[in-house]
Amino acid sequence: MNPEILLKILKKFKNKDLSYDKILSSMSSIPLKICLDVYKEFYHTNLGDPKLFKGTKEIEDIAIKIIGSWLNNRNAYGFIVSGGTEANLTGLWIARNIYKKKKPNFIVSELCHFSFDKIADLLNIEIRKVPVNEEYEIDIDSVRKYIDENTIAIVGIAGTTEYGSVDNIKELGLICEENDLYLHVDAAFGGFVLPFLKELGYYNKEFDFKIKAVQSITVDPHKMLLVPIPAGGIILRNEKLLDNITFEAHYLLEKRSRTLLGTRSGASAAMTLASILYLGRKGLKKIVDDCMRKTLYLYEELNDLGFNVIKPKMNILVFSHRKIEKIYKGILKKYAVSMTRRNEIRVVIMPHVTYEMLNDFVDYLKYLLKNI
Ligand code: 0PR
Repeated sequence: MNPEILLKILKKFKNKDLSYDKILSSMSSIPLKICLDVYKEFYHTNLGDPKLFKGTKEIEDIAIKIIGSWLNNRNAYGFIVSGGTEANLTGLWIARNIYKKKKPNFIVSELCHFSFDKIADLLNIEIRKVPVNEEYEIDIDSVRKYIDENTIAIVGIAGTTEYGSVDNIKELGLICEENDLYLHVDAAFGGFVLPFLKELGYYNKEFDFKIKAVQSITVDPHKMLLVPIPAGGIILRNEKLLDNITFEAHYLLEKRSRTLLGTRSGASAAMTLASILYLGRKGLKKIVDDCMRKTLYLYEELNDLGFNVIKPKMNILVFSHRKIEKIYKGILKKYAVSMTRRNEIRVVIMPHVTYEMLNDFVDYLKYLLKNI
């Protein structure tokens, strides 16, 4: 088919998609333009066979080293994977194979991302969901009660999908040390946000490898690092952990495989390093600051309108109202927002969200409040 015609056809479908100026529900955003150039250079590379693409493999190693150092671990090892789901799966896969229990279970907050339900199903591990406290953090006393002789791991969440709350990972670390458990941290959302919120003074809790018990951390470059999808990251305390998920790959030049995916994108690794180098810590900090300022701005505006708004810890705002169902339906006619499991409206303020969008959103809410 003629390339022009086929592009026309594809664009016709694409026109049905929402554009980001209508999206207030996504943890992804418009990726950095530099990534397009990088993709062109690397679109053929396959890190499933790293001996063929040695240079690209070095790029992945450098990206992981830098991310590891941002998470306070100079010995970090890991991979750029397909997303938070694969990264979380990898962490628990390692844990399951270390402990070799007949009927293993792991403990996580009830606010965990649904990827953990899939992981429990795939790995055949029981998932034990623990209630949260009034700050939406895992209830530490309950965690102790849920541990038994078959528990292999605790998962701490650094930035819950719905509320942006951060579990008390330090306490979870102590519990893991006392009970010889694996500690995995799901910082898919918080990984590229919390270190900067901390430097900016919005937040002061530890969540990374500074905590001795933490063995692995999920971070998602395809969220705040503005890398095109798919780009997740699994960052491990050390390379040795991978011995637990190493498989022979007879016919590859590299004779072993240590990731869930076989064939996997080298471009994702290259774009991740590109994003890190292009923005630098300074650039990323500015982006995070910007998102947080906008979040606090919207927080004030919504309070003024009489909504019941949860004080944001990160760039997620959750609010409720006695006519929430009607308001939600109304909003959806103009903007994509989502609902929490507790029937509150949830807005994520990512870099594509401008003050113009927020002001229009507020005006629209005023209109809805009057007309509902
Ligand atoms: N862990 C946490 C804390 C997450 O928030 C997410 C995804 C994952 C793990 C899983 O990551 P992947 O989706 O990369 O496998 N959180 C978002 C969510 O489910 C992803 C998202 C992004 C959803 C953009 C919608 C959207 O438009 O809400």
